[in-house]
Amino acid sequence: MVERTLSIIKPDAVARGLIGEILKRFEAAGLKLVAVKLLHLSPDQARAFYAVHRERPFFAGLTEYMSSGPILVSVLEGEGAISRNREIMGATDPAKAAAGTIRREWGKDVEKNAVHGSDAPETAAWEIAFFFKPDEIHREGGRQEARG
Ligand code: IDP
Ligand code: MG
Repeated sequence: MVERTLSIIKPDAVARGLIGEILKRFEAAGLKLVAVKLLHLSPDQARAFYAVHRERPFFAGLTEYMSSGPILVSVLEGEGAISRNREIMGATDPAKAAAGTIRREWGKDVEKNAVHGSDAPETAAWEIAFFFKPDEIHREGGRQEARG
């Protein structure tokens, strides 16, 4: 099934100039970029995005980190995009991520792990809507109605 998923290139990876390398991995995996934004989240925005983790011990550190610099947020589209993206990202902890995955290659530690990817259809829909209006996302044949 063709799906959409939300991807974030996190501040540590943007700061190290890895946007191009990481986007290349998505495209090589057959995931199409259908929306892209460079943003610098406020602490409140980061806390809202990660609200599901608010009880976790890493919440304060995570939201401080995610608001520490610019991030690249994108919507990826393709067959099985949600799990495909999770596969090429690798495990949360870069030390445990499989060889050849984005996190294994560029993640610094379990917090600064280079990328975010939605984990299920419901979270993907919620996360995409958090950052993008429907008319900011490209669809086939959508040129006329998407602009204006
Ligand atoms: P995921 O990004 O692989 O889906 P989640 O468990 O959803 O992993 O955690 C969200 C984010 O919180 C992680 O990507 C990472 O940045 C951070 N995080 C997760 N576990 C830890 C931890 O044990 N220590 C510090 N940060 C963590
Ligand atoms: Mg997650």
